[in-house]
Amino acid sequence: MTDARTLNTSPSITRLSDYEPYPYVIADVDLTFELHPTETRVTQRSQVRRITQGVTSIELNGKDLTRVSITIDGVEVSEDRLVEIDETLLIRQVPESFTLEIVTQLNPKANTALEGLYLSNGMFCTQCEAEGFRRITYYPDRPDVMSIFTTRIIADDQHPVLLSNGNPISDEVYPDGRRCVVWHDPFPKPCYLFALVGGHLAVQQDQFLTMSGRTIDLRIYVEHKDLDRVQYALESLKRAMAWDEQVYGREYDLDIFMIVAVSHFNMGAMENKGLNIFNSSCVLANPEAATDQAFQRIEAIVAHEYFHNWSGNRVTCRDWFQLSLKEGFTVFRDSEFSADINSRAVKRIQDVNFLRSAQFTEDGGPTAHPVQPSEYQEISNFYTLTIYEKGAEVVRMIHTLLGPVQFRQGSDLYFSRHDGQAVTINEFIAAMAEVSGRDFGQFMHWYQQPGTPRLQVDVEHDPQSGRLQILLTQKAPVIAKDNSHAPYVIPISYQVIDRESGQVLVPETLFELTEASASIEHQEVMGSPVVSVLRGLSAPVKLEMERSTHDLAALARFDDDGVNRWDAIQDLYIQAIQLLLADPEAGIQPQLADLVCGLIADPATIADPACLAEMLMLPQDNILWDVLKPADPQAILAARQSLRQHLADSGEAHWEDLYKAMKVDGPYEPEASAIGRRSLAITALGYLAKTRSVDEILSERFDKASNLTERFAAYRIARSDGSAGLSERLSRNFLAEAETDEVLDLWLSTEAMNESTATIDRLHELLSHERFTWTNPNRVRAVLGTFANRNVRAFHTPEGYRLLADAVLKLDAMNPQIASRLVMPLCQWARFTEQYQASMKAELRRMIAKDLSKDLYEIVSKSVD
Ligand code: B3K
Ligand code: ZN
Repeated sequence: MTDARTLNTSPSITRLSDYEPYPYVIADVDLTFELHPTETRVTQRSQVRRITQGVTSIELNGKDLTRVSITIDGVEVSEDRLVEIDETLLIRQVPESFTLEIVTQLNPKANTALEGLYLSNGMFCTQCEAEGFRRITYYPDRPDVMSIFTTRIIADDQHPVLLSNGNPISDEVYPDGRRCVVWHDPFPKPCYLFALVGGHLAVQQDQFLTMSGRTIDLRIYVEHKDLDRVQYALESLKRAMAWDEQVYGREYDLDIFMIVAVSHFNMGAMENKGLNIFNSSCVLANPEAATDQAFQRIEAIVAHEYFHNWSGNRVTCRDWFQLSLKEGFTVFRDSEFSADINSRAVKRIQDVNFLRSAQFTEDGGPTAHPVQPSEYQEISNFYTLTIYEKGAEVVRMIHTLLGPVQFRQGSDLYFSRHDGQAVTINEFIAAMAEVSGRDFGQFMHWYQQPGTPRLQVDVEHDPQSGRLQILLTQKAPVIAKDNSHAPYVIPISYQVIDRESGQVLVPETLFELTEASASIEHQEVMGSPVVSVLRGLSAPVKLEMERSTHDLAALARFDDDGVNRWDAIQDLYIQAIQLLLADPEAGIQPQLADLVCGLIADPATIADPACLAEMLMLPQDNILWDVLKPADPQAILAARQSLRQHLADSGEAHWEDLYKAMKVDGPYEPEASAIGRRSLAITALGYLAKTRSVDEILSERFDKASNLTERFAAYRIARSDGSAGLSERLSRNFLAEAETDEVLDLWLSTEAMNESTATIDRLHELLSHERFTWTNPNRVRAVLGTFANRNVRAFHTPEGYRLLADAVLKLDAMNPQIASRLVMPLCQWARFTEQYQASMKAELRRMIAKDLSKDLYEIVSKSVD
């Protein structure tokens, strides 16, 4: 195994302000791959033409390549015309127009960074975004160089399936028995969208008839053992294709669309033109081997990658500072797709919860950056929640401000005007500005300023006159260092209801806050008004509003906006935890238990099981740590457990009935209403298990359930609240029956998370388990990612921090991208009390003293003070 690190001495910084267009056009690229596990040979022939006067050298990128030969118009380029520094190769004195031929040799087997060409379980595959193509051949590895690719793949009979982008144009067997397949992609593309696969694969095929009447050949390629788990992804793909036609008027362009599932992959999936490559966990599902959550994730990711065909591929990014142009827009598109296909309210609650717990954390920490960053050291570190999730919220705000009709006109204009181009966020905004006549100057602060802005809301009501005043004040993000932070355009959706009856006193209204503060007035508002503000989280801001228990309870009971209903009860939970921390003896206000009992016994609330299940989940640690800064994670964990026990005891009379009422009859279907019922049943069973032994129910569900969702829930609940005997039995059996990697990962993550059994010793056992392997990112995430992010008890200790730091250092030598993601929990030290801070910082300092990859160095150096 080679060391995948590029040792970091003086990190170079790439800046948006330094952007210059590439001085050459590369119209056509022909690639020939002679596949071999350790000695793959790549021959590139490119047609190059100069477009900037006065330039005589050409700059290409390359990384970890063995250079075999470089010729220009058939003549070998002498060494004295070549300068190679870091990842740049300069060829001097090139003619105005020429054929460049470069031969390189690669070792896919030694490539544990999983970037460029590598082997996954013996299958050749590629990952080029953002800068992986430079590990294949010397080429301008930047998204604004767009070319037409023709790819020839030559391999022995061990790799009968040979795929690349575009359409297959020839397939022949050489006299020596090797096969040669040629693919041609007629759409010009940047090299980050290049892909190649070679392996012994099974395929499932289908068709899609487009809105203009073309038939598209759909194929999903997997390892043979997985062929019985592709149907759902195929159906999701067809749903996504139809939705993009209906909602955005976008039709697929090539004659064939392929997905390949690979087991070793650094992230979820990749939108390579016509040949999406997926982490197998984001494709493979059947009722016995995937949970409801996995089905929903697969549907969303298949759609996301498909939607990139327009938002990303046909119209791509000029440079990587524009990453959110494709990612923010595409996340917005996939979340609307999931909302339309499943439950809009639940999807929005889940997205808001994720944004607040994870993206707000990033936005307030050492790696905070704007949606359009201005500089980076390692671009792989910028595939962040801010680029994706906050980027999607910014697009959502444009949708809210323009309304669906103008938004669609804007997206049509953007796609038609820039088809085949590499553009910036400004072009997207210009199209939206043009169709709406709006000035987006101030709105651009959402792209340019880091941090989460705060919105203070004060309400005054005069019961005599009925005058209601809502005072809105926007405040700079906490991380804003000086006064340069300019005010945002904040779309604020609000409604006023009566506290006692829930009756709507002021119907839903959209207010645009553009100044530092503003006041809204309504007259003749009688009764007891309660303001439901930022409905559906109409802007990604933190709300600062004094709300009484009484008001919050009214919103939790009556608000017709799912997000705000959920948010109100979450706020009540936070207040209860805050009180418990201040005085553990004080107990919990009886109103909260009354409210919860009211909700779980109310037929109207139970009618939306999925929303009720969301309302019964307590706030995540990240949210509590932010509110309760500086946080003591162990004390907060204890307080949260007391609250959970209290709610369980208070609702004792209802949990079993609720559990039974949510029974789903008939065969397993991963569709929204059944998923909602299962989710509420499992939540109720979890609470019930805190009040009495439910070993019998758990045992029966584990053995008899027709689907993994219920079996897995039985195992999980048994592990935390079952008898020791049952907990051990279900853990053993779950593992014994875990035939697929995806089920194994559920077991590993549950074992790594379980607060009663997942001690540091147990973690070491998992890391040396026979089915654990350091080179597979899914295994690493299941054990170490879950441990660091979900197991407060064991992780937030000096030994826990040390375990993670050691693992990160070990991984950095193999796969820097995974190492720099995994280290994140340690970088959040500033939110915790002194004692925790000291141990976390000690680990970061220990790490920075070592030779780290560029990826890990950037993150750790930003995090140590
Ligand atoms: N565009 C890819 C992500 C690539 C990450 C590279 N480190 C998947 C996606 O967002 O659709
Ligand atoms: Zn994407």
